[in-house]
Parts: sequence; C-alpha cells; structure tokens
Amino acid sequence: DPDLAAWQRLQYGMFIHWGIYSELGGVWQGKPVTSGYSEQIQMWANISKADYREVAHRFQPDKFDPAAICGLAKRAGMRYVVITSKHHDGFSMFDTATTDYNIVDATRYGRDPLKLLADECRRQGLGFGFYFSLVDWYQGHQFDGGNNNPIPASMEPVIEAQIRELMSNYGKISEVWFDMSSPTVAQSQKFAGIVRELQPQAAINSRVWNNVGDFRTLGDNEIPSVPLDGTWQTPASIYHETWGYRSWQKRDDLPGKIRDLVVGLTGVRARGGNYLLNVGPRGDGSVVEFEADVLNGIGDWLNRHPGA
Ligand code: JFZ
Repeated sequence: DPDLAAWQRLQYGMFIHWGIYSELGGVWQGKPVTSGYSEQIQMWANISKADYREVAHRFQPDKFDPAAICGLAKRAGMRYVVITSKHHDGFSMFDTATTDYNIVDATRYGRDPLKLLADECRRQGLGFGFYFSLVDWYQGHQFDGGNNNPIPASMEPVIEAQIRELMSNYGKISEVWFDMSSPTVAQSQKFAGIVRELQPQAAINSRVWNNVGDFRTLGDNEIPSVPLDGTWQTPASIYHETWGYRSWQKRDDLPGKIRDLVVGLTGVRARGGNYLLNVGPRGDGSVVEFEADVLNGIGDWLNRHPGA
C-alpha cells in the first residue's frame, strides 16, 4: 500500500493536546488535581457541565501561533502534526455544525484554530492530522472512572458528522488518531469508512478498534525490545503523567529529558516504528518554553547525527 508506505516514511511527528482543559492547567478551585491526566480534569475533579462550560467562556488563545508551532516542529526534525480536535470532554476545537459546544460558538475567540494550523502545516511542508476521541462526556458518556464504555446509538450520527467535517474542511489529512471507548464492529467500520471515503491516503490508528485501523498504537513511550512487523506508532509524552498542559508540572533536567526522548525516538525508528511526541500548549495557545527547549534539543541531536 503506497499510501501507508508514505505515512511510514514520515517517521516522526508532533502530537498536540490542546483544549479548554488547557486553560485549567491541572488546577481546579485553586488546588492541583493530582490524579489522572490534566486533559481529563473534568472527570478527575468531577466538574459539572455548567462549570466546565464557564471555562470555555474564559478561553482566549491570543498566543496561539501556528507559524511558530510549525517552525518548532520542523526544527525538532518532525514531519507532521496531529492535534486534538475533540478530547473526552466533548468540546470541539473546530468549527462544527453538530453542536454549539465548540470553539467558534462557545468562546470569545470565535475562530477555528485547527483550520489555521492545517493551512500553516501545508505552507511549511508538514503533514497534518487529527486526534478524535470516541468518548464524549458532553454527548453521552458518563464519568465512571472507565473510558471504555460502548458508544450510545444516539451519539453515532454526531460522531459521523464530525468525522465528515474533519475529513472535508482541512485539506489533505495524513493520519487520524481515534481514542478510547468500545465501539461495535459496525461502528468502527463506519468511522474508518468515512475517513477512507474522504481521505483515502490517511493512516488510521488501531484505537478505532476491532482491527479496522491501518497501524497499531503502542503504549505510551513504549520502545519494543525487538523490531516489530507491520505498521505501528509509539505516542510519547515528555512527562508521562499528562498530555494536556499542567501548570504545576515539575520541569527540570532538560539534558536528561532530551536524552530519554532521543533514546525513544531512535529506538522506535530503528525498530520500524513511527514516533509521535506530544506537547501541551497553555490555554492561551503558547507553547511551554521547557517543551520547546526539549524539542529544539532533539532537533540539535538529529542535526549532529545525520542519518540517525
Ligand atoms: C488516552 C487518553 O485517555 C489520554 O487522555 C491521552 O489522550 C492519550 C494519548 O490517550 O490514554 C491512553 C489510552 C491507552 C493507553 C495509554 C493512554 N495505553 O493503551 O497504553
């Protein structure tokens, strides 16, 4: 499959977890929320729908700078970008007709930042793709400690319409990263089918479930001990404890972080995999300086070791 081979040649990309949860930065009512990932703070701090919607009213990403983000990705040696279009909170970070619970209608920002990012990726020669959660606490899933419940039938048309929008309005898509829930075989086939109909070249990850994806998603930061057959990817986070922005995260030992992640990147690539390294920008859209330093450090290492 030439499309999948082209995806494999990308080898290394930037994952971006960014949503209205980023505005909270892992803090609720003045206290750090220490359990769970910060992108899931709504569940871990048991925040009501009404209170969480207020966060959207405060969300004002004036420092979101697609050109700077793409420039950073390129300096780091990355070849594409995958961003959260909708995480488990169900808040759409893109323009959608399916609900007003989205960045255009529910924030003062009033624009679609993913469209700006998609266009900038194209300008700078980077691939572009979406993360899309099949769990949606706003549309139907309950908070119950587990994110592996089935997708209610009532949610299906919303998900389908959103996938259609994402596959229609952002130009060419390199990769679609589904996540969580426990869809039926028919649902997985339906979701993957929409992607294949509208973006036949896009690589679909295995978290669309039921073996209908194109490549396997390994565990976080997982480096297999031997080369693996087939197409696969390791999603990596800089801190391991969170993907979304956490204001109180300890950020130290920059050289050690760079070393660990170079080991991850080169280990994964050497075993035939693709590496997707995450950054978690703040609610205002700015990239955390420490994370930019880590990425620049990896890029410097790659420049000193051409061919690695
Ligand atoms: C999922 C999400 O729940 C999380 O918030 C984040 O978006 C991450 C990238 O994906 O979390 C998982 C799901 C599965 C595994 C690890 C983290 N896993 O199988 O190792």
